[in-house]
Amino acid sequence: MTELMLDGARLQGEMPETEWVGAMRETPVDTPIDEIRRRFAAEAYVCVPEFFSDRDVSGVRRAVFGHLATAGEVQGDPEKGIYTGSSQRRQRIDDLGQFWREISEDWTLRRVSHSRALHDFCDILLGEPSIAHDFIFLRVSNYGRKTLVHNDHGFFTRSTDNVITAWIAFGNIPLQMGPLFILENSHNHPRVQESIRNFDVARDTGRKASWSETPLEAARQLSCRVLTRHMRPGDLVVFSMKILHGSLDNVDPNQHIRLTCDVRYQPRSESRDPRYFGPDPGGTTGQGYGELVGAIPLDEAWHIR
Ligand SMILES: O=C(O)CCC(=O)C(=O)O
Repeated sequence: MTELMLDGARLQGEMPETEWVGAMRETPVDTPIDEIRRRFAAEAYVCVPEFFSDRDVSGVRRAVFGHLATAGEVQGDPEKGIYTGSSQRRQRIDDLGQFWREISEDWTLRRVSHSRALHDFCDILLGEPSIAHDFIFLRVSNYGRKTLVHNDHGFFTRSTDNVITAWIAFGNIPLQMGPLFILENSHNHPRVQESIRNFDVARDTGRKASWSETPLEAARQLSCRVLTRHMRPGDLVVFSMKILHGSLDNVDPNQHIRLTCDVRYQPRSESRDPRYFGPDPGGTTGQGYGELVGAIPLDEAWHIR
């Protein structure tokens, strides 16, 4: 047992081993700016508890789960986000990509993902005025879902290397519901550095960004602990393009859906990848919001990139 309450948690079906799992370090929002920058430079992530308010989070939950209720995927009070165990999305929604686009562009979500507060925080990390990508990755992870080990370099660095990911928890995410993990110091590992060299997910279609190793296998091979935490509503984690990350499995027996969003920020002054900017961004593969796992009905398998 650790402070992380590992009981019942799973990493790609495996029970977390205390030796290889630790808690993310918290960086409270009132930490001095120099210290925030120092931690980000050294550790390639900062985790800021309760960066966003409960009111902001509730608004997003009501909006997103309200849409999923119309697709027969959420039962009872939508804000609770409880999966029905089936989906009517294909039967009830004509265009799944357009459905996901409308949800991803919802005002209650955008005023958080593109808030002044998050811009200001990313300005600190980037050391200059930032701009958010317009294309965002909203994720609804029901029972059994998980994100495999990967880093974001091959997705977002075509125009500039200077991109960071902001990950936001829209709800309570105990370990059993599959919160984000990062592999401690993995950004410095020669194998990780080698794996990103000349790799572009959309161009190198014969290769996947996702590693074939489970998180615990990767941890042992690289000697990097899996760092995670029981995420609370409004928690923010910002991390670099190189650091390996993924999620624990959602194995919540009560069918609570994990709701999160990840959005990229970069310096406003640097070149912008047109796939992720503009009123109708094409996304990584050019198919727009329809290419995201969020656009897949909750009773169907996710693709692997
Ligand atoms: O939220 C997750 O499950 C994974 C997030 C992720 O891969 C990312 O933000 O790049």
